[in-house]
Amino acid sequence: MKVGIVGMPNAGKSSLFSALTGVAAEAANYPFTTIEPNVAVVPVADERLDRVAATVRASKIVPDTIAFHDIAGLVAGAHRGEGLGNQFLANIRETDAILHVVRVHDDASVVHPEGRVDPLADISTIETELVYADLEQAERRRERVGRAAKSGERRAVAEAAWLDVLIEALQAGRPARTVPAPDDAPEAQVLLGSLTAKPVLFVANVAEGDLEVPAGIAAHAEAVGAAAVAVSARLEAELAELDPVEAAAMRADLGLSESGLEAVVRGAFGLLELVAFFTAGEDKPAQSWHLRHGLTAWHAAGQIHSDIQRGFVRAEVVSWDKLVEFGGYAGAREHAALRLEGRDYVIQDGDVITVKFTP
Ligand SMILES: Nc1nc2c(ncn2[C@@H]2O[C@H](COP(=O)(O)OP(=O)(O)O)[C@@H](O)[C@H]2O)c(=O)[nH]1
Ligand SMILES: [Mg+2]
Repeated sequence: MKVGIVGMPNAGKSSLFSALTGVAAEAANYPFTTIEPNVAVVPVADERLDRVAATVRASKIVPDTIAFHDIAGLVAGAHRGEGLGNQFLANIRETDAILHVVRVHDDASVVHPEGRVDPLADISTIETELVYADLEQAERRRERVGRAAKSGERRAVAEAAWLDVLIEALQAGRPARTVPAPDDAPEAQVLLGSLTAKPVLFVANVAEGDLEVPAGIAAHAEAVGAAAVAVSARLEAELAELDPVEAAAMRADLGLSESGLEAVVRGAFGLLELVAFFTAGEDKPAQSWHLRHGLTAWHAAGQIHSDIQRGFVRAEVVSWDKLVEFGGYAGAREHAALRLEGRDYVIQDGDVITVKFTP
C-alpha cells in the first residue's frame, strides 16, 4: 500500500518523511528495505499478530508494511506542467491515499513560498491543483466515452452521464470523491484514477508542544470527507535521530504524548479501509497482510503468493481470538472454531488462514 505525502514547499513534508523513516529504522529487526530515497517503508504494528505468533510458537513476526512517498514539487500551476508538475501529479496518481501536510507553525526562520502562514489558503492551493488535474483528465475521458455512448452502449451512456456530473462538481471545486460512480459503470471512478477521489489525511504541522488540530483545518477536513491529525514534523524528525530510550525521555521532558507519529501511521492506514488477516505456523513466520474490505480467500491467497493462488484448493480459517483462546490450531479444530472455506469466502478482519493448494 502506497501513501503519498503532498503539500506546499516548506510545509514540512520531508521532515515528516524523515520522522517516518525513523520509525522504520527503529523497527530494524523487521525484514523490510527502503527501496528509494524518497520512500519510507513502515511496519504496521498489530498486537493481534503478536498474540497469534506466541500461541502457535511462530519463528518470527513479520508485520505488513505501508510505504510513504515524499512527493515534492506540487506548486501552484502544477497541472499546467509548472515545475515538473505533471510528473508529480503522475506520482500521486499511483498512490492509494494522500497525506496532505499543512504548515501551521509560524517560525519566522522558515520561508513561506507565499510570504505568509495561512493554512487554509495553502490547503486550497494544493486542492485546486488536484482538482484541475482531475478536471483535465475527466474532460479527456468524456470525449472518448462520448463516442462510445453515441452507439447507445449502456455502460458508456452511464459513464458519460456520470462524467458530466463529475465535471460540473470539479468545476465548482468539489473533490471527485463526492460523486460516486453509477451502478451501471461501477469501475468508472477507478478507471479515471481521480486524485481527489483518494482518501486524504491532513497533517497539521504545528509548533513544538502544540498538539491540537486548528479548528479551521478540522472543519475543512470534515467538509471534504477527510481526517486530520496534528504533529510537529521537525521535532519528530529530530526525535527519530535519537535512540529509542533517549527519545522517550525527551518526549517525557517535553510533555509529549507518544502518539504523534503513530497517529499519522494509524490515521493513514485507517484511510485505506483494509481488513487484516494473518498467516502463522509453528517454527514458521507469523505474518500480517491486508486486503480491501469485501475481498475473498482467493484474493488473500494471491497476496501470499501467486503460486498459492493458482493452485488454490481451500482455506482453513479461524478468527485470531479463537485461535488464541483454544491454544492453537489443534484446540481450535477440537472446538470447531477452525472452518474450511472455498475461494469465494469473504475475509473477515482478524482471520488467521492456511491456504491448501496444489503446487
Ligand atoms: N519550527 C519548525 N520548523 C519546521 C517544522 N517542520 C519543518 N520545519 C522546517 O521547515 C523547513 C522546511 O521543511 P521540509 O520538511 O524540508 O519541507 P518540505 O519542503 O515540505 O519538504 C525546514 O527547515 C524544517 O526544519 C516545525 O514543525 N517547526
Ligand atoms: Mg521536501
